[in-house]
Amino acid sequence: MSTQNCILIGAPVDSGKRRAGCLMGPDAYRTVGLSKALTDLGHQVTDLGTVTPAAHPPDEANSRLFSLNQTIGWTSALRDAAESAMEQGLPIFLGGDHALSLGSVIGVANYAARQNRPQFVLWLDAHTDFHTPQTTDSGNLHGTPVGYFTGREGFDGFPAVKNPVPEENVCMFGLRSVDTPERQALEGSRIRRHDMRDIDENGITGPLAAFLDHVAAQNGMLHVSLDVDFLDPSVAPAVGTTVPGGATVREAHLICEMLHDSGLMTSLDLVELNPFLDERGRTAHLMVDLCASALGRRVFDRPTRSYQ
Ligand code: B3U
Ligand code: MN
Ligand code: MN
Repeated sequence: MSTQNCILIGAPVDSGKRRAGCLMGPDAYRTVGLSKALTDLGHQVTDLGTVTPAAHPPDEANSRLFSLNQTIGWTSALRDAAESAMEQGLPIFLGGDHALSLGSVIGVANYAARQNRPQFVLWLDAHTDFHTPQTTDSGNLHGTPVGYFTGREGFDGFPAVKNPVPEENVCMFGLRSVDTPERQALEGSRIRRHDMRDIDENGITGPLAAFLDHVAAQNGMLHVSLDVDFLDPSVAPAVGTTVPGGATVREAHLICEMLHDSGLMTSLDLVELNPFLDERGRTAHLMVDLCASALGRRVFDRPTRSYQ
């Protein structure tokens, strides 16, 4: 991947679940030196500062869906921020909880549609986040972005999804906590899904390379959404929804290095970091190191596989 103009977008979304703290994420990434990590790799970095949600009516306390109106406000603001940042370079959304991807993904997909290119999404997460506001038991809307951007019904009050991402263009890795309604809906869908057993049995490289070949063959744009809980909590404790048995540091770096080699990634979310739960910044540091791997940091040069 050649030199990029990396566009940092602070997205301190904290409305997607009840436990507060993800709003500190953008500051944590800036504090541990994300910008410098990227400029050291030769990239240009433009920090657009922090997005604020569009005006929205106040949320009722104790409603079934937590902070629905605020999340809708974030969705339209981040959609617009994403669509315009794509004109300038490679947007990196500094979350913020995973509800931010309701906006970031539909924004980049609108841009891809304008370019007449298909949008693909790589979802790195313990969870599938395939609920709709109707099926979620927790009422936490960070569990819904994949349902939203693939065009599922039931998102009343949210901006219309003009360019839904086709299910077959979505690939998930790291799954190990899937609710029954999500499982049922996924089993009837064309989403590519790799749970932890699949990673244990088949490794990362084969299944990921197959997906990247598919993206390349279609001249697609690739959005990567990295949830902290994709990683094992022993190496990434700063997240509200830890699930044991996650990806190792090495597996996560390998994915990011392959993404870099492919040259296919066009936008990135870093989500669910809750700095309040971190241990001396280690999770924030790891997320920045992964981001650096995805943008070209490596130990040695090597001949790279070409994708197509
Ligand atoms: N599926 C559960 C748990 C969950 C989803 N995403 C996260 N947690 N981070 C839910 O609440 O929808
Ligand atoms: Mn998630
Ligand atoms: Mn998750």
